[in-house]
Amino acid sequence: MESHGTAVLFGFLIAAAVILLVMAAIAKSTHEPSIAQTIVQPRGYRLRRGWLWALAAVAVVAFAISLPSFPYGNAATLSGPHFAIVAMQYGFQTPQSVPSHTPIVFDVSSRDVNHGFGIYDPAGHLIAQVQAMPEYVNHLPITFARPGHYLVRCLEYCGIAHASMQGGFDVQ
Ligand SMILES: [Cu+2]
Repeated sequence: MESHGTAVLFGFLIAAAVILLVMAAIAKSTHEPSIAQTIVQPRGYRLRRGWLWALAAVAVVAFAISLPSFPYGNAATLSGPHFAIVAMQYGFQTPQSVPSHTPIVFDVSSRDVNHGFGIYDPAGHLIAQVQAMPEYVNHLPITFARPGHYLVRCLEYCGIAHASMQGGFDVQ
């Protein structure tokens, strides 16, 4: 406890000293005679233009690099076996089991109000979710890499027993 407090104090003192030094350097630099606006302005505009093009270049490169990982193109294919999921107050109608290592599609709907269909892997991590809506079918394409029991939890407040609303299925 004591050493932690001392570390915070020293960290603060060092940060304060650095800020003071920077302030002193700025104060000293402004002591020089001021430069005319007509000289400063073109230099400032040049700097600003360079900064803009540099940022634009970074944005274009980042976009080009990250575009292949865009996830939605793959999600558009709804091939493979379809499994119906029906959410209701307060539970889920799910298949007993679904295959692993195979692209499948969950056709998710609701019998009454809006629910959330959240899938948790055997380790307890949320791996996919989609809304379950009455009179509408949401398609959730997914490929399970790990066999085991997967929990399903409602992720949208749907009534008094929402917190205990869950289901599940086996991935074989
Ligand atoms: Cu709910």
